[in-house]
Amino acid sequence: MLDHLFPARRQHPDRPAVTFAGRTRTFAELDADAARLSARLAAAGVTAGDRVAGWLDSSPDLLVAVLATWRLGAAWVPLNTRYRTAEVEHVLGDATPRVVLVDADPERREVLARLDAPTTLAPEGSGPPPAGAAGAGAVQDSCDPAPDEAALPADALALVMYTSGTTGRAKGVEHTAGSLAAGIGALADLWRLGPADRLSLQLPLFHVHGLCIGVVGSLLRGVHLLLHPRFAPGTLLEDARVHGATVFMGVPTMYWRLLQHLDAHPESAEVLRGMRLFTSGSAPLPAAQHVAFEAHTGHRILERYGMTETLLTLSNPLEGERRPGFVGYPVGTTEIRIVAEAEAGENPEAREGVERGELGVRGPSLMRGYRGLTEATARSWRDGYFLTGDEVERGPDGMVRILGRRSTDLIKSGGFRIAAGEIEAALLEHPEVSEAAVFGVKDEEWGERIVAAVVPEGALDAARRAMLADALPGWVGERLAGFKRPREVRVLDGLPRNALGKVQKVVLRRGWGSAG
Ligand code: MCA
Ligand code: AMP
Repeated sequence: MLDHLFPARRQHPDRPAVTFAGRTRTFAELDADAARLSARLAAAGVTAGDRVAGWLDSSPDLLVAVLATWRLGAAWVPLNTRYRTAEVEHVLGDATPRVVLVDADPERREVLARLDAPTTLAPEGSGPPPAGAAGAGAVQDSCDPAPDEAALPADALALVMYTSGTTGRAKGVEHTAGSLAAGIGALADLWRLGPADRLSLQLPLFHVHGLCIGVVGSLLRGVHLLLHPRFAPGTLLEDARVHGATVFMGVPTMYWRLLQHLDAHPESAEVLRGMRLFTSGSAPLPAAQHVAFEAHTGHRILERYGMTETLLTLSNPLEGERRPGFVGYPVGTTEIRIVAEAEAGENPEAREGVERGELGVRGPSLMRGYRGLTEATARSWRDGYFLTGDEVERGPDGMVRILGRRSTDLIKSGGFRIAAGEIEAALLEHPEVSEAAVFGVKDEEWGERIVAAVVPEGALDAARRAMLADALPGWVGERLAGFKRPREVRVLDGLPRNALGKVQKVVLRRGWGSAG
């Protein structure tokens, strides 16, 4: 598997692979650390075809853990570091990893212990696990030669990444070594990522954006990662000034915060002028941010589009026009199809040569399917194309624009994909809530902000209603990751429903701004 996903260890062994907290490791050193950890994983029983989960903050240890997993021909299952017990329980129950790797975080260790998770090893590739690591005693730290990596075919499972859908629990998206190498490789080539690049990587490493484009892209093409546990505008400025960063990848919320900083300190933008490339994705980048960023730095952000299930399928060109508000053209050999609504009159804005409808995608970067969900997987494809759920428009020049998601039941906030249904279920667990509707409203910083309309159980006076509205965000926060908390809750007498009884979130959303 490493031959598909980590060619840099042979092509550029002595070049810097990752700098973190002042220490730099070469590709050969990463490889050696991974070999050591893989020996420990093998001793814990991990073999080809298994899954290894990781609940780890961003650090080189996480890279080592992923590489050690792949070395054994097993698949990596990342856990969102913001998850709470119920979310972790679902992923572990579904992915059934042989081992969960966790860092020193005491809360995470406690959750895993409570869930009776399988053997838990600290990830430090080069050292023994710290005392107290649950289950670590069962595993011998080994100085033996690392097991030789399994020579696995490109269709071996490499990644199971959990993502929210319009219905049901989070689904495990399965990617093979081949889909990762082909999909990310094509994007890396389009952007000409290579050993001369230094990527300031401040994205979380449990999503495609950070883990696949950022980490896998770098392992494929020998890019030097300047890795950070979290995002801050000052970190990027320092990476540019001190470490010669050439590339930055961000979600629009990060660019929004960066622009706030540059507005307050316009002189600090100077160091960014020397960089080569700024990319944005995971959510729409408002055209005004493109303009403001260009005014500060002289760079036009390169926007691209992707999805956990498809990896990165559309991108503006590296050379040629990067058009604000558009996501460009198919990447590599990706093919797209725009599936128009069957009903006539659906497209009032139709213009000559403009196609509009749901984006369908096919190509080598597509997932192999949703884990254990044969029917849901089959339903996602039509005529050989994976249906993304995104409404798009393509003009006569072939440039694609994302118009938005078709369903109001999936929310994108700060780049995270959030299922309204999961939050509604948490609200309905509250004894004073009888109905709940959760959706996103426009927000400058977050793209979409989560809000909730609830109907109380029985009659409540005004004071009790206000108390309920105040209490519910915290109620959700106790059950789900903090970013899923509604930022505003309104208590209503009833929810608007259509003739079939389905809540009309579009109606609620329309009234949200005006009714205070
Ligand atoms: C944090 N908070 C959020 C979010 N993040 N609320 C809504 N949406 C969010 N995304 C809340 C916290 O719960 C907390 O609220 C408050 O904001 C401050 O938290 P803090 O931890 O300080 O925030 P932060 O660390 O500054 O996080 C903001 C962030 C982060 C850096 C923008 O959300 C982030 O890293 N987003 C990137 C997501 C990403 O990589 N997506 C890629 C998936 P409270 O205190 O009330 O709890 S999409 C993808 O992979 C596809 C393929 C693609 O196209 O790229
Ligand atoms: P996720 O699976 O979390 O990676 O989220 C994928 C979704 O993010 C897509 O289906 C789109 O709705 C959205 N998305 C990603 N990139 C863009 C973009 N550049 N513009 C608009 N939406 C985007």
